[in-house]
Amino acid sequence: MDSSLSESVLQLKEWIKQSDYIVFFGGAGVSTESHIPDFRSQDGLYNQEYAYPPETILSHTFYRRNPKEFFRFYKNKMLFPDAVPNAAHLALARLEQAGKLKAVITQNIDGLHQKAGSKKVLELHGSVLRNYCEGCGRFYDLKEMMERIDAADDNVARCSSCGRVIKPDVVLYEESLDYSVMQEAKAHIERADMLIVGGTSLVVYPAAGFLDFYRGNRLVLINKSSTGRDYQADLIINQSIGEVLGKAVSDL
Ligand code: CNA
Ligand code: ZN
Repeated sequence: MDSSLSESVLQLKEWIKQSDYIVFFGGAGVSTESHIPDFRSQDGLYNQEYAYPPETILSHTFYRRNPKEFFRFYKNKMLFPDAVPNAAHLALARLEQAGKLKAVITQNIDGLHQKAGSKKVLELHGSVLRNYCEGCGRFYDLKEMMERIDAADDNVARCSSCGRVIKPDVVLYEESLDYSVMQEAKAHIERADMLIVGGTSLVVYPAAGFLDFYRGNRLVLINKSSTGRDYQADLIINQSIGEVLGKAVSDL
């Protein structure tokens, strides 16, 4: 570990010790170490060859007009049924268990925080683990959803009861976020005595604006690259989030 990293981790550890209402706010970078690509890293989805950028394909308009392409992309690039939590997810679950961390607020839709054992997880953008038929409302879990996609000639998941399309419970671009989830996330951040933000480029709104609700002076930003909100941070660590959080909670 280089000396600047060890100094940052020491600072992080010290603040964790002093805090008892820690809130974590994260994004796709939290799951790259679980081999789920993010959008904006070098090997993220934006830098791969597609006819459209992910934001276009994952928009409400595109889902309606071109369900075939939507589901092809969705199945190949958004569903990772075998992914397992990494050191970052596990460290956050441990911080919660220790009574230090009160909520994980995530833009991710992969369910890995819950898999790691976190109890209070606010999913701003929904989850691929939940899917509902647009006709009869029937629920499908991830495995069943994948079976429905595979059963179709055109990749479009259709309900086995009524034949209508099954919509993933994820917030598509152009759709609004769940109001009660947003209110709860805001309330936690307002109460927080420490806010750890990690693995997010902080460009997707309204999620990125949540940082503005924080009123304390321990805002830690852990991200491999710089973000548009670096100026707000009290501590910036440009390193792997799994490594940093893993070390920060190692002797908790
Ligand atoms: P993003 O815009 O792709 O940014 C990710 C950020 O994380 C980048 O700035 C990276 O530099 C950084 N990063 C990547 N790996 C690491 C790492 N190991 N340690 C530290 N930093 C790292 O992702 P955002 O979440 O900001 O964008 C918002 C979208 C992407 C949300 O709506 C998500 O739902 C959506 N998304 C989610 C997933 C998922 O659920 N796992 C995957 C891909 C995209
Ligand atoms: Zn149905």
